[in-house]
Amino acid sequence: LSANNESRGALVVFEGLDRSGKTSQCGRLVSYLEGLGHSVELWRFPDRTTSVGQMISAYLTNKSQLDDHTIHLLFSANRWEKRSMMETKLKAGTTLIVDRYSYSGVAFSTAKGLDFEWCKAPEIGLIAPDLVVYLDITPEKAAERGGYGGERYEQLEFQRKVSQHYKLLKDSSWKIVDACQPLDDVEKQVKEIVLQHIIACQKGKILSSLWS
Ligand code: FDM
Repeated sequence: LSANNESRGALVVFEGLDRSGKTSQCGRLVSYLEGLGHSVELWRFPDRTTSVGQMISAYLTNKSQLDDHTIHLLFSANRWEKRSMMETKLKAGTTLIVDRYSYSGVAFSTAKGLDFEWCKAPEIGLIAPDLVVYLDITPEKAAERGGYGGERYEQLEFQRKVSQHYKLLKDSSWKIVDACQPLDDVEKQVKEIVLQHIIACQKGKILSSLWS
């Protein structure tokens, strides 16, 4: 597949519980796509490098306390501050592989008890992913994988709630991949699904907005 200036890149988002394998799969996928000669970048949310991202990072590492609504809006603002760059890159033909996006935003905040529609509202108008790869694993299996780290949210009971709330967000852009399989099998499935979507975007699939 050769890069074509006329065609746009694909917005591919990875979602799933902590320790579902998102970060390793994103890394493997990006290397694979680069090897095929695609223009591709790896992004992640929260993007802790911006000033908003630093506030989020302090919250996640328990160095600061914030009201649940406030941190929700900061996560959203962190996506908004990258929105125009995201659009520019996609239109210039670069595929973006993104580790977490608005679905994490809504699933984690609703798991704390915030209203579903209220949580979705600030995401309206962000770029809709062409594909959401959901790495499906039970919270118990995820916890067995070397356990959770020390950040806020990395607790079994909370991950159970997140898992239930993720399921409410599933739409036609989602592909569920069984993340309990060996890593190589997950990788193989992910590559196939993603390549199909990259081709669809090159052929002119329209870029749309959340949540439609
Ligand atoms: N998280 C992530 C949210 O609560 N809302 C969001 O919008 C995003 C993008 O932040 F526990 C949570 C999910 C996770 C934590 O994510 C940090 P990483 O992938 O471990 O950096």
